[in-house]
Amino acid sequence: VSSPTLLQRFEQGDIRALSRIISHVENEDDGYLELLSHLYRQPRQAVRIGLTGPPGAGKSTLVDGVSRILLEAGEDISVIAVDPSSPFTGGALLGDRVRFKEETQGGRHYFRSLASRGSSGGLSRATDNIALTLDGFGFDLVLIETVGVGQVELDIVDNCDIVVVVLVPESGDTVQTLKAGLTEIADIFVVNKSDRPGADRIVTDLTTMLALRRSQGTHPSVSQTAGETPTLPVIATDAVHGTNLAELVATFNSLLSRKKDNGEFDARRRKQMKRKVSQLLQQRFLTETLQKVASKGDVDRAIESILVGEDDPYSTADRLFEQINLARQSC
Ligand SMILES: Nc1nc2c(ncn2[C@@H]2O[C@H](COP(=O)(O)OP(=O)(O)OP(=O)(O)O)[C@@H](O)[C@H]2O)c(=O)[nH]1
Ligand SMILES: [Mg+2]
Repeated sequence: VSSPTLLQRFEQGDIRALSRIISHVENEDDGYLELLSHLYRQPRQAVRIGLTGPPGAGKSTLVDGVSRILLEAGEDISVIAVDPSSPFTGGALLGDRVRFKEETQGGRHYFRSLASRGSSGGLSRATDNIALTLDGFGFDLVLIETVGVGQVELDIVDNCDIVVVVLVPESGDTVQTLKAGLTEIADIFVVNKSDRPGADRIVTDLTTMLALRRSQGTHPSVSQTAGETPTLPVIATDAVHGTNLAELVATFNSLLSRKKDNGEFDARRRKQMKRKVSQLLQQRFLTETLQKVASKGDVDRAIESILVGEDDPYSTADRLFEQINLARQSC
């Protein structure tokens, strides 16, 4: 995987090498970890913006429109379209999953789609690692589109610097949005399809709700900032006709510079990295230590004892933990 020629070609800006490396990283082929350690040691500059929202809200159309504006400004834009609900990669052929365009005047554009494989953790990890690869290749921006249907996409957007929640007039009940946990993760709300009836209503509802939450100090990104309390931007767009897309891009930029100035940008990345390292530690601990030390039938026996009322899960966990500790100390 980490043959010097492939990596060299990648570093020289060869798009085909990029695609191959992304595939290795996505499939976690032999040697992908060496690739990742190499990439982590390179200078990084790409900003990650995640877009999530209900199916058909216009996320892809928005991503296209926003990309076009930034490409014209000369930026190199990459897009990862993640579909946690689809078991197959959109189109069986790799060709359908990758698009690349070099603007004659302007930046480069790279698109990659990614569909569910195995665990939800796997999809989120693959997205993170692919974003790292695109960053290492030199893209200025990684736009990550994912359908807002559950925990998986929350994990995915957790790896972003800015999260855009896309709603449509049909989303109607904003309380549902609250329940879905989307307001907790949003940095920007977009009400797309604002050409349709009901758009004004949802903009007003959202703004009211956000103001209320702000006054109660319940929004995480608000309670973190002492002093001035910024409101979350709510932007009404029509992605098909490009209405307000320039405003959306301007909002990205102002939010980014504010977050970089007040330290939120670094704080978020630090938190994400801390979570990543703890997750890796947890995985190692569970898969290796637990299997090696406590799987000699002890766990199964303990579970049987709990089921017949002779033990309980808390004492079992305590005991197994002690057992593992002892075994580690004697190593
Ligand atoms: N009227 C109107 N239609 C829009 C707008 N934005 C997108 N659409 C249409 O809505 C449909 C879905 O758009 P997509 O961009 O594919 O939506 P999506 O959120 O990416 O969809 P999934 O990825 O399948 O969840 C398409 O037919 C778009 O042309 C808009 O602002 N107004
Ligand atoms: Mg889409």
